[in-house]
Amino acid sequence: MKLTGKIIIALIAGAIVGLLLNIFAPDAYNVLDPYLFTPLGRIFLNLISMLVVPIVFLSIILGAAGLGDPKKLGRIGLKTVSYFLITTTIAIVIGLSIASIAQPGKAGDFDTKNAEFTAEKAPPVGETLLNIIPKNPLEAMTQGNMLQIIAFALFIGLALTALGEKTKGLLNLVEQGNEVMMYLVGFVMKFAPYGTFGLLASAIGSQGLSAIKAMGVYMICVLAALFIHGALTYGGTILLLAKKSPLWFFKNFAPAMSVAFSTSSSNATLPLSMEVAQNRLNVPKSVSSFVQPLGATINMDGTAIMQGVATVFIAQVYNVDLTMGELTTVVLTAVLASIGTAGVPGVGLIMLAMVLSSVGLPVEGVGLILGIDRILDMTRTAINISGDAACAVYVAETEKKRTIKAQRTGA
Ligand code: DAS
Repeated sequence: MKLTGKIIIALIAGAIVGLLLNIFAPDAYNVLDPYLFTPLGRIFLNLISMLVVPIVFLSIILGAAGLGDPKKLGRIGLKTVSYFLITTTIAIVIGLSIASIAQPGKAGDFDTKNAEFTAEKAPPVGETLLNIIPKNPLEAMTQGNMLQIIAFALFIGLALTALGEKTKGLLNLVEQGNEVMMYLVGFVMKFAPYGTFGLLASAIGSQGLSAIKAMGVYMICVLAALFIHGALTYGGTILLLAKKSPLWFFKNFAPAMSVAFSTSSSNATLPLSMEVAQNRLNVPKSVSSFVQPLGATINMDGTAIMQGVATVFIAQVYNVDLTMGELTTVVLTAVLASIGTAGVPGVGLIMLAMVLSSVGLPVEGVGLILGIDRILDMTRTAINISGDAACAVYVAETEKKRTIKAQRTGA
């Protein structure tokens, strides 16, 4: 059976085992989780997280060197960032619209008195953009500062292009290093079914259905918005911009989406999502290794959707009517907030606190959605990485057309 099938069966089995233990044998869950479910999930998460920094660093060097001239890198960079900003804006507007229609904050009485949430501070966007150039590249790597690692790798890639034959040996070394990393991705993915089983059993076993019942309307709003965005925005990208079938895209990208779902981490899924994009979606390594690491860091449409729905939900619970100006502020803050934060579990809540503060809503309102967030984080992370891959397919197809046209005209 294919890996995708095994991972999806493991996901479902983990969810069922977790739910049954939560309902019928919570004591057994409390014994099993620390010795079985959590270790299985943690081993898998650590194995794939171990590969992220070397893969991003080596593949971006190759990507930048592979693109050849800085002009092409600039053109691809502009297409990529423009796509990210436009789709994130669409995402949060979908979230705001669905929540405004469905009114999740009016769907029950929510305990605002005991709601509490202390937000970690996310770095301001201006500081993040200023700090993209690393003072100490090795420190950036040890800290996993993805934007700084990407910037340093781009410089090295462009230098290798400029130096050409003089550094051919180093370029070969980088290519071999990347081959090793991609081999290790395949090796680690053999453990994926066990890891995803453990992650789901642990998450569902601790959550149970209680959170889902209390926050049913809110959950349905987020899931509906995620589905609409995935189908229309990404499906539309693949169909209209890349001239391919959306079903072809989602079917081939399913393995990466299922790992993103189980790990709730765009960063940890990055090695696999790049390997899948290159080997199944025909995205050249030079495009995939630039677009997807950048996207895992600054492009989080699924998270923007949660922020849109959560902001309206919390405004409704606290009986605050948001003006159009405030809703526009929410859109801008959510788009900018995603730039400064990495794709790791739960980062969406840190960004949500920034969005709520921008329109004067109580940050402790985040406490109302904490219970359901672990499960929704899984779904929005799968959408986050799908947006990165859809962008990579769009950029790859438009670059391919440009090359063919140039060859025809002899430019
Ligand atoms: N889990 C984050 C990610 O990895 C998304 C989020 O927290 O909203 O993309």
